[in-house]
Order: sequence, then structure tokens, then C-alpha cells
Amino acid sequence: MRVYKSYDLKCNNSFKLVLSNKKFNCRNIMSTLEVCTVSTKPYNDQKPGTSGLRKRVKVFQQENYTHNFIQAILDSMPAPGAKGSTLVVGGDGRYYSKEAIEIIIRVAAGNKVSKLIIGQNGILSTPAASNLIRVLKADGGILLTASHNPGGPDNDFGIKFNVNNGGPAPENITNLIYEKSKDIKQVFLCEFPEIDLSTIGERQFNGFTIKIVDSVRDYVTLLKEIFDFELIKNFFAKNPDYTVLFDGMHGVTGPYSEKIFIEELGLSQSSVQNCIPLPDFGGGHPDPNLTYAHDLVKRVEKENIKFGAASDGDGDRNMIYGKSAFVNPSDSVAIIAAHSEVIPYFKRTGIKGLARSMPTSAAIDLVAKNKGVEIFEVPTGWKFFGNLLDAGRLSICGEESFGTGSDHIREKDGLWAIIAWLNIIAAVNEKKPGVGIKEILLNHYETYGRNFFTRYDYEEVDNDNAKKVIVHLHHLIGEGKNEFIGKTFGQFIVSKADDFEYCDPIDGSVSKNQGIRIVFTDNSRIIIRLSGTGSQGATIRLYIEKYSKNPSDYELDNQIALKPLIEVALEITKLQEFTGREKPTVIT
Ligand code: G16
Repeated sequence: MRVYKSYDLKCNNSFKLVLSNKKFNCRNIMSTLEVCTVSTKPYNDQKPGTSGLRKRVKVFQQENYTHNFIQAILDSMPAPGAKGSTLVVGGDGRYYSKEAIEIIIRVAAGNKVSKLIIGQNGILSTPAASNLIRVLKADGGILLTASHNPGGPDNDFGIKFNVNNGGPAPENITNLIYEKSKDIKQVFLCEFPEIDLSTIGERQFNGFTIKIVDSVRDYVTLLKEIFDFELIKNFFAKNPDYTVLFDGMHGVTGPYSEKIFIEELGLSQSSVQNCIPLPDFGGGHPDPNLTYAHDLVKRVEKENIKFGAASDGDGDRNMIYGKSAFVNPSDSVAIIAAHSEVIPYFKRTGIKGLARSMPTSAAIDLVAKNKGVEIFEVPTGWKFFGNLLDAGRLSICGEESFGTGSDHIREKDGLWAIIAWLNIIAAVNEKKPGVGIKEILLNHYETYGRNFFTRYDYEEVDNDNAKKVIVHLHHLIGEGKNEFIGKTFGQFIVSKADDFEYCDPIDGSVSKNQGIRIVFTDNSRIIIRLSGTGSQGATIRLYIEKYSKNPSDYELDNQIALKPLIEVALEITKLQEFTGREKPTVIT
């Protein structure tokens, strides 16, 4: 990589040509950093989705597309704004990250941001970025990731803005970013030498500082403060047969997991796989679920591995999978909450409240009831937990979409969830040796009953067809259609139907149309919503939940237990008819 020695920067003509062939002028704002005003045209598709702007790489590569979005972010930063601010920058290292970081450096300098703190080589897992924003008291962060979506020149890139609590920007800010992006006329930037992102250290450019930091160190320190690493290490030392396999799916967690599993917990190198981060994730789909993490599932089953786990492209999702024991994410967060007293962090802080996203099963509600703490149901999107976490009313939360976390940061945290499970297993085995993932699941069901849960994803559906499904359901449940309530489908009687609306208990903001819910008299639920994270066509998500307190059900296969309700869901939603899809793309 090219490193300039002289920092006496000027706008140069070649840069002018790259950025704009229209109006272009420079004014000397910082003493030697020339700020250039570049004329630009708005794009009308820069509306952030569930978690940032995610599009094909080719979309971001359009003239000024990335510049516009970064300028819109900086223009939307909460008071006192971008000028003089400190921002953390990093991501999962996917294709186009380096180019995007160069643009961020130029536009940040052009907007008189005071300091950028960048992960070494541009790498920061989403949880590590959230932690850095908090630890360094930064004003926010720009995260370069499309999470679990595939990477590479023909796949996805993404940009997300996080605010100073370390969490994803709330809706009022993402809406503002979108409004600014539709109206943008100019981008401010400074021409810059290419920055060497591989060398840790700080560089000053007359009022603008770039600091390259270790991507891993602070995050591992944080996890060591939260969990009982000694207990876990001793458990592995005493139980060499308790085999572990972590799959990094060629995402960002490779360097983090090597440090944690091998250096800190003393496991062998064979305990990790796919831990070299690659810009295209090795051609895979870095989404830790039963479909895309099939390499892990196959090896766990074949080699009788006791503890399998995977995380996604940017390290905020996780899957826990033991021999013949898939841990549904809705159960996972409930089980972590139920065992929280063995985790040193929660021994210190106690449990203030618990929460889940609306489509997530109500397993955690039962734990909250048992512990006598508040339970919150928020729309899909980690940003909706932010206010509750900041207000000290929430300790552990999770989503069915393989997201689990706590108030230690303001993002979901894949490795946190995996180490939480290891901490619980090590602690439970102290009292009763031989307990594995399956026994922990069954013990939980015996105490609380079982919330059977499945999700059907129909990916890349034609947008118009997806809309037809939603219009049909709105019509069915809409005003004046109350005859739907009380209607019988198979063994299920409809007791309630609506489109979920959320009023944030802290700031009173209201979020409408967050997913259509059809609830039955036995509390079984069918939920349908359109994903906000896809980049091509529409992804329809159908969520199905049924509760049983009958011990003879506890070991039933999920799909078998839910079959009658799945049939009812397909009948009511007319999904097959509207989409022409016989089967979903992914079943969880
Ligand atoms: C993001 C959000 C999550 C959300 C998930 C799925 O996760 O942070 O809160 O549950 O998307 O959203 P949707 O159902 O709209 O696709 P990630 O891991 O993709 O950043």
C-alpha cells in the first residue's frame, strides 16, 4: 500500500475528474487541508433498512453514491453535529471496504470531523465497534458491513451509522439521513494521501487525526470482564472429550475467535474453522443458520462434536448447535437469561429487565415472569432496544434472527452469546457433570414449557407479489373485517389480528406497521413481515409459534410439532398462491 510522506495536501485535478465533472471549487478551511466542494446529484434509493443501507457493491460504486451517503450521515449527526466530532470506522472487511474507508476519510476531513478511529486494516466486528465507541467516548461510528449477506464484486455492501451510545442510529436519525440524501447537492471533501491502514498508530493532519487501532484487544478485554474465563478453561482442561467447533464462516470473527478460543481458553487449532476473513466470505453466505452453516452442522453430527457454534459476516449473529440439539435463538436468549446468575457480569449488575423483538418466541417472557422483572416486546431491529438499555431497564435481549446480547454494548454480539453458553455449561457441570446442550434445553423446557418456533424465509420474491401478500392480509385483518376474529382454522381460533405498532416507553416515539400478527385463542401466533435487510427483490418472513407444557412434546421435532399451524399459516397468507413459491428458501 502506498504511504505518503508529505501531508501538505492540495485538491488535485485528477481527483476532481474522478469525483465530479460538474461544479468544483476549493476553499482553504483548515490551514493545509484544502476542503473541496463537489457538486453531486441525489440518488433516491438511500433509505436505510432494518440495519443500515445494504445494496449490491455495483450500486455503491456509482458516481458519488458512497460520498453522498456519507455526507448525508454527517449532515444528520445529532447536535453539535459532525464538525469537531470523533468517529469510529471499521467493518467486516468485505469487498469494497477499503475504497469506502478512503471515501469516509476524505468526506470526514471535508466536514471538519476532528478524529477518525479506524480498526487495523479496516477490520472491526460490529460488537467490537460498538464497544470502541463506548470505551473511547466517540460521537458515533460508521460501520461497513452488510452483515450476513454475501460479499464480493457481484454481491452486497453496506454502511450503517451508530450513535454515541454505540448502537445503531434510531429511526428519527435514519429517516433524516434518507431525507438529506434525497436533497443532497454537494459533498465536502479533502484530497488525501492513501492512508496505511495496517500500521497501528496516530497521524495528525492539521486539526484532523487518524488513529489506527488494534481491532481485537479492547473487545477481548471486555469479554474477559464479563465471563468466567478461568472456569471455562478449567472445564475444558478437565473434560478433553468435550469437543468444540467454532465456524467463523470467513467473516470478521476469525481473529477474535482465535484469540479467545485458542489463546485464552486453551483449545486446539482444530476447534475453529473458516476463521480467515475473506472479502467474499469464501463464496459462502455468512449467515449462521441451519441452511448456510451446513458445514458446521455436518461436522458436529458426523464427528459427535459436543459444542458447535458459528457467527456471521460482521460477528453480531450466532448459532449454537450441539449433537442432535439445535438451539433455537428464541430459546437461546431465554436460557442465557435463566442462567444469568452464573455469569460474573450479571452477578455484579443483577437483571434489570428482559426483552425480545416481536416475532421472537415468548420463551424469554416466562423467564422474566419467573424472575419478577419487566419484559419488553419491541419491533424487529436492534436499534429498538437502545433506549431501554440506556435507561437501565434492560439487561438481556434477543431476536429470533440469531441475535443475542446484553447491556454490555449496544449491538447484538455473536461471540458474547457463544461464550455465555460455554460459561453456563462449565458452571452447570461443576454441580452435575455430563450436562451438554441437549440436557440444558430439556431442563429448560421442564421448568418453563416449550415454545415451538419456526421461521420460513422466501428470499428474492418479486416486489409486487410480496406486496400482494401484505395487501391481502391487511384486507383480512383491516377495519370493518372483524368477522376474522373468532374464525376457526383447523384446531385454531383467531383471537386477535393487527399490524404491530410500538410506542417506545422511554421517548414515546411510535413505530407503525412492524409486522402482521394473527394470534389464536391458545396463544399460538402467525406473524408475517417483509425483511428490511435484503438487497434484491423482497424477502418475506413467516414466523410461527406454538406453546406446549406437555412433557411428552418436549423432544418433538419442531417442524412436526408445528405442522398443523404451518398449514393454517400457508392457508391464511396465501403465500404459495401470491409468490408462486412451493417452498421457502430457508427454514429455521
Ligand atoms: C439486522 C438487525 C436485527 C434484525 C435483522 C433481521 O440484523 O440488526 O435487529 O433482526 O436485521 O432483520 P430483517 O428481518 O428485517 O431482515 P443484521 O445481523 O442483519 O445486522
